[in-house]
Amino acid sequence: MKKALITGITGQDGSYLAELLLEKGYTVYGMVRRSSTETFERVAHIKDRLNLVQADLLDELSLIKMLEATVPDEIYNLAAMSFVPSSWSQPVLTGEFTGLGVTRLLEAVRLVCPQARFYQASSSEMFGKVREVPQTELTPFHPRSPYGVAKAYGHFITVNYRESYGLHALSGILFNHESPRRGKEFVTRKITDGVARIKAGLQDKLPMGNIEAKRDWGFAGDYVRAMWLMLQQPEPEEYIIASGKNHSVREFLELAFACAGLHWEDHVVVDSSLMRPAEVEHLLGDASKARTRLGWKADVDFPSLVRLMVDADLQRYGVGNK
Ligand code: NAP
Ligand code: G4F
Repeated sequence: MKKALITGITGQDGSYLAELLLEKGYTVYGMVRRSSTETFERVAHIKDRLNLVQADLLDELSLIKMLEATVPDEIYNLAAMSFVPSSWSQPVLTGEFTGLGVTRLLEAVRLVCPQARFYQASSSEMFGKVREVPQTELTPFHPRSPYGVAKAYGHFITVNYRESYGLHALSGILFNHESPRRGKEFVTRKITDGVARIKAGLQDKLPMGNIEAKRDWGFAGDYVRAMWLMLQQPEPEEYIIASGKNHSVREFLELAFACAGLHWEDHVVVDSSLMRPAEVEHLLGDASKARTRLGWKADVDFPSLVRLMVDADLQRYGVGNK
């Protein structure tokens, strides 16, 4: 029975990945940080089958002890400060978690279990002010936020530890992926939660930032499958994971409100305080390498994703789907 360790198991991707690995028969360890209130909502349904270990990306010794106690075959480093706007208000902390945290974990791997396979959660935010369209594994990075900069560091330190120490370490460059478990501060979930609250009569207006920005959106369940596939390959290499189609926030709004029988223009107001100091205007990924080499493909398309998220939020507020 293989052993996998997931950092960030309480997050959106961590919860889907844990489900997938349990289905595949892995013993699953999850790193959680100490908190005065539990943050296990996303994994509550599988918590009995998980082995949770307390450690923190800021604390090297806790990472070493965690690896000594678990000795995993596969490590998925998903923990990070992942919300882009917060990276401007907390740039140093973002660098510590999302950038240096990767080095701390890689150092612990090198010391304790150098044979383990290591997955780093890299991001399309590294492309930022994009140099070409669509973006591939060879497109240069031009990050536009402290988050994007920290992720670029995490990306290259992973490549560097592979090249310096021969670790089986790789980075998956994932484009935006969403689900009913997405945090409510991210734009898709903010919209679907807002639609449900409007439908339930709890609010009338939805303040939004730049609705012309375009993202290449997919479903988180499809994307965690790609993470696992990457670590099963004999050679560690980078892969882009994306749908190959992009849509504006405006299109997401139109579709999400329509799913609930509402008109987005009746409710959306532009709030300039939600605009970012530097925006990533258009992201579009080319996942040809993942399709050919991993046999990966997405099962959920854009309209199905929007419908899935709206329906889940309507149900949460007990207002059905009409
Ligand atoms: P998420 O829902 O925000 O989850 C982040 C996780 O990191 C949470 O479990 C959080 O724990 C944990 N964490 C944060 N700081 C930590 C620390 N100092 N020590 C230990 N754990 C810490 O993020 P996600 O959407 O699942 O994304 C997973 C990873 O993929 C992230 O690295 C993200 O940057 C990256 N990524 C995401 C996307 C996307 O579209 N979702 C695309 C590309 C890359 P708490 O529960 O304690 O807060
Ligand atoms: O949903 P978002 O906050 O995601 P963003 O910034 O693209 O980052 C997400 O995807 C990355 C992969 O590319 C991950 F690495 C990262 O961890 C995270 O998961 O914003 C998407 C777009 C932006 O252009 C933003 O300006 O939506 C625009 N937007 C417009 N109004 C808004 C809003 N974003 C948010 N969060 N809230 C708004 O009201």
